[in-house]
Amino acid sequence: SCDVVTFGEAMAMFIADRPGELHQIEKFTKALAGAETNVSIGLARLGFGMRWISKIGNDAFGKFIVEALRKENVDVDAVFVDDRYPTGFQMKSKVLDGDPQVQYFRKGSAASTICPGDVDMSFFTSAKHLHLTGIPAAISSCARELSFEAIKAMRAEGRSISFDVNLRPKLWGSEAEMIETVNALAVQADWVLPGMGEGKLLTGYSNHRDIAAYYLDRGVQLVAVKLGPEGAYYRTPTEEGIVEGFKVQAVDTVGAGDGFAVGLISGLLDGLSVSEAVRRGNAIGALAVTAEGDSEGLPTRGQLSAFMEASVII
Ligand code: KDG
Repeated sequence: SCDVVTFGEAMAMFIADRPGELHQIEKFTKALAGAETNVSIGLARLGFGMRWISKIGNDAFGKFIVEALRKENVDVDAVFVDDRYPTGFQMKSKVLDGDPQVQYFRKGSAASTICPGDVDMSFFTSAKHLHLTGIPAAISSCARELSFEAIKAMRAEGRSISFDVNLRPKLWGSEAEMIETVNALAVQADWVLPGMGEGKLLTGYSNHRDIAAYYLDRGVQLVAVKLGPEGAYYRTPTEEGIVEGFKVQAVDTVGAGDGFAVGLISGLLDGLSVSEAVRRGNAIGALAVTAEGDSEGLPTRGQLSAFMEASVII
């Protein structure tokens, strides 16, 4: 059965084997990238029934993506193969600290051609929960329409919706359009997960309490503002608090936000309190940055509880 459904673009990713400018690197390690596939893998490792909806090209990258997801028990029945367009990919630099440099090769990708008419909406509504990010809305007008349609269909069925804003300024025509569209999606979700910088840009407010209030005033039930290594701030109509982050040695910061989403969503679906779910979000976000790829650090239930128990301060 399908607990959580998501849709978006996955890419092959080539991670540089050593620090330096991307064009000077000779050797790369191939991995899987895509915010929604990262979340799918994370939730599937925790035992949730996951479905990822997308389009791939009829090529080696597309086959790689589907095989990787099958191995993780993610349902790929609604992944459509398009003969006309390629699967996108990206290159990622290696850095000793800070955020790596990412170069996309995804314009005109098969995933960007996904339209509402391509997907039987029951692929969405047969799930209990929808997880959406701001990325599909950035890649094409068709994928943007599908984002709105998916929300509409899930809301009509009374399903819960989480939304990770995942701002990708490089993919948007203008910043104003990005802010307007991402906010239009966010206010229709139940749980909204901005990073601190993203929240500032989207709301115009400079502190986490005001950022959260902006979305709560517009009907959102829970806002979790990610504060990086500091942890996260959460606010609902009745409670708020800051949950401290877990201390780890960061290898690659990409994927932290997706790990946080995995922890928060799984925690809330498991019936944890909001602060416990945020704590789990912090734990999986921390585990995600200990690995070079986006999803390699995502834990099973056993690995998660071992990590969280080892990190309890006595
Ligand atoms: O959240 C991690 C993503 O940034 C990465 O996997 C690539 O989905 C991606 C994107 O569109 O930037």
